[in-house]
Amino acid sequence: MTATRVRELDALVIGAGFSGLYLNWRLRDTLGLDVQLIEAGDDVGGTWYWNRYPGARCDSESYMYCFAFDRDLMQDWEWSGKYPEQPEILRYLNHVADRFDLRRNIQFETRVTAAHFDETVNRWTVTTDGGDVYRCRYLITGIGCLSNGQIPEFPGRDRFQGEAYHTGSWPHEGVDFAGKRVAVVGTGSSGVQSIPVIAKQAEHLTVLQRTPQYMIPARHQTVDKAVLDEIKKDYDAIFEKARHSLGGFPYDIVDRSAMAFSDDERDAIFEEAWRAGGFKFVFSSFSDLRTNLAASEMAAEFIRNKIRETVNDPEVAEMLVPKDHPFGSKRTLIDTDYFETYNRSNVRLVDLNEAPLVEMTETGIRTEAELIEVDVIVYATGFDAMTGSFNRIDIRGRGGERLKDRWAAGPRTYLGLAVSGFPNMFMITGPGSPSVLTNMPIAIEQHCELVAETIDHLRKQELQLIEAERVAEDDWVEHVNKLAEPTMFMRANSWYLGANIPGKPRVFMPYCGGMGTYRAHCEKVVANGYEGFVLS
Ligand code: N01
Repeated sequence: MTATRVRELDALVIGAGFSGLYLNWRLRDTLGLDVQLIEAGDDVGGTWYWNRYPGARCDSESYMYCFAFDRDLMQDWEWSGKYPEQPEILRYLNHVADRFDLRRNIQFETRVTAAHFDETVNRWTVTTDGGDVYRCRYLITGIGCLSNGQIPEFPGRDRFQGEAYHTGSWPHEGVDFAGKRVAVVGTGSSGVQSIPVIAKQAEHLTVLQRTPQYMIPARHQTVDKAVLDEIKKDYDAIFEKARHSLGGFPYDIVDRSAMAFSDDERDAIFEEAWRAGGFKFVFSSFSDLRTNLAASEMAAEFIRNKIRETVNDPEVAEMLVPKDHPFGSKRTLIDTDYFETYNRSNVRLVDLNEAPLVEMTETGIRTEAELIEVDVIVYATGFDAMTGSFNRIDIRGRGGERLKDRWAAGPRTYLGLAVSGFPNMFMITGPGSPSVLTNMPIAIEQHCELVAETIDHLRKQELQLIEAERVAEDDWVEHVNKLAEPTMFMRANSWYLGANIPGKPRVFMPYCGGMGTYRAHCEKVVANGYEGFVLS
């Protein structure tokens, strides 16, 4: 037997999506660390490598869905669509990897299986499914918030003889729907983006819906080069505004309650935001849609009427109208022709509340009312969000304590960045940080910069360890929960709360105080000598 070779490193980064790529550049090229990235896919891209389903596109506008660390990169890259499509984002990330020579220290097609902190040497020992062993000072996760795709345990799932796909691990060669009967299970972002595209390709499409959703039209269009050029002239200021905003967007934030206007005035404001499309409806119409149930209900009613106006068949329209949760309690969906799709003759909507899904058979899906025979099932059933990707790695801190055990009752972090008892481990956009409630690249860059700055500080001070204090962590968890308590977020079954995974503790996982507030808090922590951390 040959002994396993252990490679010594300064830092090991898990994942080569937005987070991993930027960290690689920061740590390797600006701090000069010996860094290794480990990536499960066979190329860079992270979420945009895996989610290749038809219609996959980002809900953030393209000019803001990118890195801001390099001015030339920002000026050179030309986005073609208002909302970037998955192939374009993947091209962009490949371009970044090539431009900054980021691939040479990425090991692809490899999963990290375990990471154990060794207190005797103050280093992490990391092992992979390929049998490699690394020892590093810093362990940094860039594993994404929505990377662990979930297909519910439907009885008989494996009996189905047709094709079956999850949106989050779509075949690279694509799927040919022509002439086929297709079922899509799930109407979250992934379902809502793919349904209109699949409907145009398939012979027949059945959508199985459990919860109707509120949606805002994207108003997708090709980017006007002149408009993009104007934006680029002001790029620094635009990004600076986004960094200090609520959701990581440079939109003008309004400070007005939906309650302070007459019905006509309010509808006019909603209408204007509706016409603009996308997240502006949430961030630039009224400021209390997520905090005041009555205001949220006004937005809900506005959208319900839009659905009724769009869908020709009143019975189908009523099935699509959300009534059981407030607007703003689940992720707001941005759609392109979603409701219009139900006016097509080859599309049928099945309400799983009327006739629950019973099982999968060899030929299709059985509900309590019927057997729906199909050739293809698309599972748009979501992810074990925020903690799922951590739980599939055997992460152990001081005394061999497992992160999974520590988080058994819900994730506990300090700033969504660190965990007490797990020294020198940083999580990019971990639970307890703004992450999924923001335009992700803004949140990712802030975390990567904070991690790099921290490591630089430790090195300059000749310190070996940084570790969150338990009391700071407890206070942070309490703060995160307190912020969420009065919001609409607590009033629905969503993946934010882990409600989509049977048995998962019901805890609101992201920080909902806003990107700017969070950033200011982190700056204060650093200015106060890394308050809440022990440095040694
Ligand atoms: O997953 P989801 P997703 N029986 O969890 C249904 C990001 N994202 O992949 O609502 C029947 O939202 C479930 O029903 P219900 C974005 O942050 C971004 O669509 O639980 N149905 C729901 O309809 C997003 O929020 C982008 O009742 C079942 C659906 O499956 C997040 O990823 C694009 C079921 C799951 O919806 C996740 O989105 C795509 C069951 N047993 C994703 N279990 C963009 O930026 C679940 N469902 C564009």
